[in-house]
Amino acid sequence: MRDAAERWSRDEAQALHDLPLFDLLYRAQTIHREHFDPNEIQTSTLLSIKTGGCAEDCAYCSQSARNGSKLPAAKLIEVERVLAEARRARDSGATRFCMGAAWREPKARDMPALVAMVEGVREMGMETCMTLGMLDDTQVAQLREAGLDYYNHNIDTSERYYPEVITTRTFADRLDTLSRVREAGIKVCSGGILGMGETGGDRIDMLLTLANLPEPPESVPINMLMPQPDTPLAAAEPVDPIAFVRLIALARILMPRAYVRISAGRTDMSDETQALCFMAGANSIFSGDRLLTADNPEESRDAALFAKLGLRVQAAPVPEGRGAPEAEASAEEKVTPACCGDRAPA
Ligand code: SAM
Ligand code: DTB
Ligand code: SF4
Repeated sequence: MRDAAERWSRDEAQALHDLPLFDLLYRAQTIHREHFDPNEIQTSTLLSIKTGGCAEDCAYCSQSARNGSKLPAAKLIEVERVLAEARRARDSGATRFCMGAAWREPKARDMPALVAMVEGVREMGMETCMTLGMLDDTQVAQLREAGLDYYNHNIDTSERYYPEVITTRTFADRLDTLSRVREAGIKVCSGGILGMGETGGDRIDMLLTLANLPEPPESVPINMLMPQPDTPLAAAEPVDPIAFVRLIALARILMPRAYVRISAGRTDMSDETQALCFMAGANSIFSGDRLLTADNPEESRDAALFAKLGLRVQAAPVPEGRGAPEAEASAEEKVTPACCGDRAPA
């Protein structure tokens, strides 16, 4: 048994990564079964609460104003609209609602609306997640006070490759926000993207940075680059599916207790690739046919895949300090979600 305070070395991680595939999958699946029900999947739904016009220059992103992207810049959407979307997501089975904004960082004047969004979504009995860019101590404290469960802030790639992808902020800035979030007691969601021209070593180093944090993230999204028109990475080469599966398995072994999410890029993944990812220890996805600006598989495709594999969608935990989900929903609104609960394999 490995001591939680021990750091993983590059040699150890590389050796695991390079195992024959079935040995690697066996190791990852064994560890997965020690910490999770292998037939259960956590799902989150994403909503873009502020789209486009971002000041950062992330080379992969359709929302950067510096990428020559044609996506128009919108304002932060109203709280009521966010809550209506959240209610819809809850009624179709979502247990975690993630709100994403195309910002370098939020402004002080945005905080009251963000706080109201977190409070409103929690009242519906869902977990909350936000991804808003960099945060200062005051903002972290306000979100914590509102009851925010998770903060998503990806390191995206290795420290070495980071400046090839983003120049308007540093890898250290990213770690700085992650440590503020952790110190405040908000759960950390942090991962990255494969397919931006990085080496295999960069991918392993990215996971090592996360696994060797003083406390590893509770949630690790692994995105497959979705090349966006007009961005510098529009013509990036696709990632080999088996290389993707190896990274998922390595994430599971290095971070045994984390939810490992197959995030962006599932529209281009076969059922077989996704099944291998779940076998390698992935146990979370985004559900709903939209991510932030890009497509995600239709819910019916995911439901069919889960049924084929005999996977169940995890039920929502009751948020700390709250009773039952909001009482105000009408009887008609409280439909049993089609994709939740026990489902026998087809
Ligand atoms: N602006 C905030 C930030 O950068 O932290 C939050 C939103 S940002 C879109 C969230 C994450 O989405 C990025 O860190 C990146 O990992 C992922 N992402 C963005 N565009 C992507 C793409 N085209 N393909 C795959 N992942 C992408
Ligand atoms: C994460 O790692 N992936 C999500 C979420 N965190 C915010 C975002 C994926 C974005 C994909 C491209 C788009 O929708 O614009
Ligand atoms: Fe802005 Fe986030 Fe896109 Fe970077 S990834 S350009 S910070 S929205």
